[in-house]
Amino acid sequence: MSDLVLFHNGPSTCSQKVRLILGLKNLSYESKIIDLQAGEQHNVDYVKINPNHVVPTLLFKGNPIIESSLILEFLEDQFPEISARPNDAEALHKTRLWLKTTDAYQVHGGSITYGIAVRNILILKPKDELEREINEIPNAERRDNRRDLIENGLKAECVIQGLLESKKLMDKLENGLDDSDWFTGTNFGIADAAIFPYVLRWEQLTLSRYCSEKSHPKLNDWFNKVKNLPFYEEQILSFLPLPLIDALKQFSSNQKDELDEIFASF
Ligand SMILES: N[C@@H](CCC(=O)N[C@@H](CS)C(=O)NCC(=O)O)C(=O)O
Repeated sequence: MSDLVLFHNGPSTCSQKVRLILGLKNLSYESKIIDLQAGEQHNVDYVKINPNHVVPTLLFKGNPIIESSLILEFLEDQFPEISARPNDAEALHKTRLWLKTTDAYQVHGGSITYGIAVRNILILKPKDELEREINEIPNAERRDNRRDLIENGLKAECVIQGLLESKKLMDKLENGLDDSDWFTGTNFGIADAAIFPYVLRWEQLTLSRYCSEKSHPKLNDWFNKVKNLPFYEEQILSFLPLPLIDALKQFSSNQKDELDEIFASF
Protein backbone atom coordinates (compact mmCIF):
# COMPACT_ATOMS: atom_id res chain seq x y z
CA MET A 1 0.00 0.00 0.00
CA SER A 2 1.22 3.51 -0.80
CA ASP A 3 1.97 5.80 2.19
CA LEU A 4 -0.83 8.05 0.91
CA VAL A 5 -4.29 6.76 0.04
CA LEU A 6 -6.95 9.32 -0.85
CA PHE A 7 -10.63 8.46 -0.48
CA HIS A 8 -12.29 11.13 -2.57
CA ASN A 9 -14.75 11.99 -5.29
CA GLY A 10 -13.90 13.66 -8.61
CA PRO A 11 -16.13 16.75 -8.56
CA SER A 12 -16.33 17.08 -4.76
CA THR A 13 -14.99 20.52 -3.85
CA CYS A 14 -13.30 19.35 -0.64
CA SER A 15 -11.58 16.54 -2.52
CA GLN A 16 -10.34 18.93 -5.20
CA LYS A 17 -8.64 21.09 -2.56
CA VAL A 18 -6.57 18.16 -1.39
CA ARG A 19 -5.72 16.92 -4.89
CA LEU A 20 -4.47 20.40 -5.84
CA ILE A 21 -1.96 20.40 -2.97
CA LEU A 22 -0.94 16.79 -3.65
CA GLY A 23 -0.31 17.93 -7.23
CA LEU A 24 1.65 21.01 -6.20
CA LYS A 25 3.83 18.90 -3.93
CA ASN A 26 4.23 16.25 -6.60
CA LEU A 27 3.06 13.54 -4.20
CA SER A 28 1.74 10.30 -5.61
CA TYR A 29 -1.17 8.60 -3.91
CA GLU A 30 -3.48 5.67 -4.29
CA SER A 31 -6.87 6.93 -5.44
CA LYS A 32 -10.05 5.41 -4.01
CA ILE A 33 -13.19 6.96 -5.45
CA ILE A 34 -16.26 7.20 -3.20
CA ASP A 35 -19.44 7.45 -5.28
CA LEU A 36 -21.50 10.03 -3.37
CA GLN A 37 -24.60 9.67 -5.51
CA ALA A 38 -24.59 5.93 -4.84
CA GLY A 39 -24.30 6.69 -1.11
CA GLU A 40 -20.88 5.03 -0.63
CA GLN A 41 -19.96 7.67 1.99
CA HIS A 42 -22.35 5.79 4.30
CA ASN A 43 -20.72 2.36 3.85
CA VAL A 44 -19.84 0.72 7.16
CA ASP A 45 -16.14 0.41 6.29
CA TYR A 46 -15.83 4.01 5.10
CA VAL A 47 -17.55 5.42 8.17
CA LYS A 48 -14.87 3.73 10.29
CA ILE A 49 -12.28 6.09 8.80
CA ASN A 50 -14.58 9.11 8.38
CA PRO A 51 -17.36 9.17 11.01
CA ASN A 52 -18.81 12.31 9.38
CA HIS A 53 -19.84 10.33 6.24
CA VAL A 54 -18.05 12.78 3.93
CA VAL A 55 -15.07 12.90 1.60
CA PRO A 56 -12.14 13.40 1.54
CA THR A 57 -10.20 11.15 3.87
CA LEU A 58 -6.46 10.78 3.52
CA LEU A 59 -4.80 7.68 4.88
CA PHE A 60 -1.20 8.33 5.88
CA LYS A 61 0.61 5.08 6.64
CA GLY A 62 -2.81 3.58 7.32
CA ASN A 63 -4.00 6.33 9.71
CA PRO A 64 -7.00 8.46 8.71
CA ILE A 65 -6.60 12.22 8.40
CA ILE A 66 -9.95 13.97 7.92
CA GLU A 67 -11.29 17.51 7.28
CA SER A 68 -10.04 18.99 4.01
CA SER A 69 -8.48 22.17 5.45
CA LEU A 70 -6.67 20.16 8.10
CA ILE A 71 -5.48 17.72 5.45
CA LEU A 72 -3.94 20.67 3.58
CA GLU A 73 -2.09 21.73 6.73
CA PHE A 74 -1.08 18.12 7.39
CA LEU A 75 0.40 17.78 3.91
CA GLU A 76 2.42 20.96 4.44
CA ASP A 77 3.64 19.79 7.88
CA GLN A 78 4.53 16.32 6.65
CA PHE A 79 5.91 17.25 3.22
CA PRO A 80 7.31 20.80 3.48
CA GLU A 81 9.87 20.45 0.64
CA ILE A 82 7.64 22.22 -1.90
CA SER A 83 6.03 24.91 0.23
CA ALA A 84 2.28 25.61 0.12
CA ARG A 85 2.12 28.01 3.07
CA PRO A 86 3.93 31.23 3.97
CA ASN A 87 6.34 31.38 6.96
CA ASP A 88 5.66 34.98 7.89
CA ALA A 89 3.19 35.01 10.82
CA GLU A 90 0.96 37.72 9.38
CA ALA A 91 0.72 36.12 5.95
CA LEU A 92 0.09 32.75 7.59
CA HIS A 93 -2.75 34.20 9.63
CA LYS A 94 -4.28 35.64 6.46
CA THR A 95 -3.93 32.27 4.74
CA ARG A 96 -5.64 30.48 7.62
CA LEU A 97 -8.46 33.02 7.66
CA TRP A 98 -9.22 31.94 4.08
CA LEU A 99 -9.34 28.32 5.21
CA LYS A 100 -11.85 29.28 7.91
CA THR A 101 -13.89 31.25 5.37
CA THR A 102 -14.05 28.32 2.97
CA ASP A 103 -14.84 25.84 5.74
CA ALA A 104 -17.76 28.02 6.82
CA TYR A 105 -18.89 28.42 3.21
CA GLN A 106 -18.73 24.69 2.34
CA VAL A 107 -22.30 23.94 3.37
CA HIS A 108 -23.59 26.66 1.02
CA GLY A 109 -21.57 25.30 -1.89
CA GLY A 110 -23.23 21.95 -1.25
CA SER A 111 -26.71 23.47 -1.05
CA ILE A 112 -26.44 25.27 -4.38
CA THR A 113 -24.97 22.25 -6.17
CA TYR A 114 -27.64 19.91 -4.86
CA GLY A 115 -30.47 22.45 -4.99
CA ILE A 116 -29.88 23.54 -8.58
CA ALA A 117 -28.73 20.27 -10.10
CA VAL A 118 -28.01 17.07 -8.15
CA ARG A 119 -31.52 16.88 -6.67
CA ASN A 120 -32.84 16.28 -10.18
CA ILE A 121 -30.73 13.13 -10.35
CA LEU A 122 -31.49 12.02 -6.79
CA ILE A 123 -35.27 12.26 -7.19
CA LEU A 124 -35.09 9.49 -9.79
CA LYS A 125 -34.16 7.05 -7.01
CA PRO A 126 -36.88 4.96 -5.35
CA LYS A 127 -38.38 7.02 -2.50
CA ASP A 128 -37.48 4.60 0.30
CA GLU A 129 -33.87 4.35 -0.88
CA LEU A 130 -33.54 8.14 -1.00
CA GLU A 131 -35.13 8.52 2.43
CA ARG A 132 -32.75 5.88 3.86
CA GLU A 133 -29.75 7.77 2.45
CA ILE A 134 -30.96 11.10 3.85
CA ASN A 135 -31.46 9.52 7.27
CA GLU A 136 -27.86 8.32 7.21
CA ILE A 137 -26.50 11.90 7.14
CA PRO A 138 -25.23 12.25 10.73
CA ASN A 139 -25.51 16.05 10.99
CA ALA A 140 -29.12 17.08 11.74
CA GLU A 141 -28.99 20.47 9.98
CA ARG A 142 -27.41 18.96 6.89
CA ARG A 143 -30.04 16.23 6.90
CA ASP A 144 -32.92 18.75 7.12
CA ASN A 145 -31.39 20.87 4.38
CA ARG A 146 -30.98 17.84 2.12
CA ARG A 147 -34.64 16.92 2.56
CA ASP A 148 -35.76 20.52 1.96
CA LEU A 149 -33.70 21.07 -1.17
CA ILE A 150 -34.70 17.74 -2.68
CA GLU A 151 -38.35 18.66 -2.18
CA ASN A 152 -38.20 22.34 -3.05
CA GLY A 153 -35.15 22.95 -5.26
CA LEU A 154 -34.55 26.68 -5.81
CA LYS A 155 -37.38 27.49 -3.41
CA ALA A 156 -35.64 25.82 -0.45
CA GLU A 157 -34.41 28.32 2.12
CA CYS A 158 -30.94 26.75 2.27
CA VAL A 159 -30.56 27.10 -1.51
CA ILE A 160 -31.54 30.77 -1.54
CA GLN A 161 -29.21 31.41 1.37
CA GLY A 162 -26.51 29.39 -0.39
CA LEU A 163 -26.82 31.58 -3.48
CA LEU A 164 -26.61 34.74 -1.39
CA GLU A 165 -23.56 33.46 0.51
CA SER A 166 -21.96 32.44 -2.79
CA LYS A 167 -22.39 35.93 -4.20
CA LYS A 168 -20.93 37.41 -1.02
CA LEU A 169 -17.99 35.01 -1.22
CA MET A 170 -17.21 36.04 -4.80
CA ASP A 171 -17.22 39.71 -3.76
CA LYS A 172 -15.01 38.97 -0.77
CA LEU A 173 -12.57 37.07 -2.97
CA GLU A 174 -12.36 39.92 -5.48
CA ASN A 175 -11.55 42.34 -2.66
CA GLY A 176 -9.23 39.85 -0.98
CA LEU A 177 -6.76 39.70 -3.83
CA ASP A 178 -5.65 43.32 -3.24
CA ASP A 179 -2.39 43.62 -5.11
CA SER A 180 -1.26 40.04 -4.65
CA ASP A 181 -1.40 37.33 -7.29
CA TRP A 182 -2.36 34.54 -4.89
CA PHE A 183 -4.52 34.21 -1.79
CA THR A 184 -1.67 32.41 -0.01
CA GLY A 185 0.79 35.25 -0.63
CA THR A 186 3.52 35.11 -3.24
CA ASN A 187 2.80 31.60 -4.55
CA PHE A 188 -0.11 29.27 -5.17
CA GLY A 189 -0.74 27.44 -1.87
CA ILE A 190 -3.26 26.11 0.61
CA ALA A 191 -5.58 29.15 0.60
CA ASP A 192 -5.76 29.10 -3.20
CA ALA A 193 -6.44 25.35 -3.18
CA ALA A 194 -9.17 25.81 -0.57
CA ILE A 195 -10.88 28.55 -2.60
CA PHE A 196 -10.53 27.35 -6.19
CA PRO A 197 -13.09 24.49 -6.18
CA TYR A 198 -15.89 26.86 -5.13
CA VAL A 199 -15.16 29.29 -7.95
CA LEU A 200 -15.00 26.35 -10.35
CA ARG A 201 -18.37 25.13 -9.07
CA TRP A 202 -19.78 28.63 -9.60
CA GLU A 203 -18.59 28.39 -13.21
CA GLN A 204 -19.89 24.83 -13.64
CA LEU A 205 -23.32 25.96 -12.46
CA THR A 206 -23.14 28.72 -15.11
CA LEU A 207 -23.39 31.41 -12.44
CA SER A 208 -20.36 33.33 -13.76
CA ARG A 209 -22.67 35.88 -15.35
CA TYR A 210 -23.30 37.21 -11.83
CA CYS A 211 -19.55 37.71 -11.34
CA SER A 212 -18.09 38.75 -14.68
CA GLU A 213 -14.60 39.73 -15.81
CA LYS A 214 -15.81 43.31 -15.62
CA SER A 215 -17.13 43.20 -12.07
CA HIS A 216 -14.54 40.73 -10.70
CA PRO A 217 -11.41 41.15 -12.86
CA LYS A 218 -8.84 40.06 -10.26
CA LEU A 219 -10.79 36.96 -9.35
CA ASN A 220 -11.15 36.02 -13.01
CA ASP A 221 -7.39 36.46 -13.63
CA TRP A 222 -6.55 34.36 -10.60
CA PHE A 223 -9.04 31.66 -11.66
CA ASN A 224 -7.43 31.38 -15.09
CA LYS A 225 -3.96 31.28 -13.54
CA VAL A 226 -4.93 28.29 -11.40
CA LYS A 227 -6.31 26.56 -14.49
CA ASN A 228 -2.92 26.99 -16.14
CA LEU A 229 -0.96 25.32 -13.34
CA PRO A 230 0.94 22.26 -14.58
CA PHE A 231 -0.89 19.80 -12.28
CA TYR A 232 -4.41 21.19 -12.96
CA GLU A 233 -5.32 18.77 -15.71
CA GLU A 234 -4.19 15.66 -13.82
CA GLN A 235 -5.65 16.61 -10.43
CA ILE A 236 -8.86 18.36 -11.48
CA LEU A 237 -9.92 17.82 -15.10
CA SER A 238 -9.09 14.13 -15.30
CA PHE A 239 -11.36 13.44 -12.31
CA LEU A 240 -14.43 15.32 -13.56
CA PRO A 241 -17.12 13.03 -15.01
CA LEU A 242 -18.35 14.86 -18.10
CA PRO A 243 -22.00 13.69 -17.88
CA LEU A 244 -22.26 15.14 -14.36
CA ILE A 245 -20.55 18.41 -15.36
CA ASP A 246 -22.95 18.68 -18.33
CA ALA A 247 -25.85 18.01 -15.97
CA LEU A 248 -24.77 20.84 -13.63
CA LYS A 249 -24.78 23.20 -16.60
CA GLN A 250 -28.00 21.94 -18.10
CA PHE A 251 -30.08 21.95 -14.92
CA SER A 252 -28.85 25.44 -14.11
CA SER A 253 -29.55 26.78 -17.61
CA ASN A 254 -33.08 25.34 -17.45
CA GLN A 255 -33.72 27.52 -14.39
CA LYS A 256 -32.02 30.67 -15.70
CA ASP A 257 -35.09 32.91 -15.26
CA GLU A 258 -35.66 31.80 -11.66
CA LEU A 259 -31.97 32.31 -10.88
CA ASP A 260 -31.97 35.77 -12.47
CA GLU A 261 -34.92 36.66 -10.29
CA ILE A 262 -33.21 35.40 -7.14
CA PHE A 263 -29.97 37.29 -7.85
CA ALA A 264 -31.92 40.46 -8.70
CA SER A 265 -33.46 40.31 -5.22
CA PHE A 266 -30.07 40.34 -3.43
N1 LIG B 1 -15.79 19.79 6.58
C1 LIG B 1 -15.63 18.68 5.67
C2 LIG B 1 -16.76 18.74 4.68
C3 LIG B 1 -16.68 17.59 3.68
C4 LIG B 1 -17.89 17.53 2.78
O1 LIG B 1 -18.93 18.13 3.02
N2 LIG B 1 -17.74 16.76 1.70
C5 LIG B 1 -18.84 16.59 0.77
C6 LIG B 1 -18.30 16.63 -0.66
S1 LIG B 1 -17.50 18.16 -1.02
C7 LIG B 1 -19.46 15.22 0.96
O2 LIG B 1 -18.78 14.24 1.18
N3 LIG B 1 -20.81 15.13 0.87
C8 LIG B 1 -21.51 13.91 0.99
C9 LIG B 1 -22.91 14.10 1.45
O3 LIG B 1 -23.23 15.23 1.81
O4 LIG B 1 -23.65 13.14 1.46
C10 LIG B 1 -14.27 18.79 4.98
O5 LIG B 1 -13.82 19.92 4.74
O6 LIG B 1 -13.63 17.76 4.71
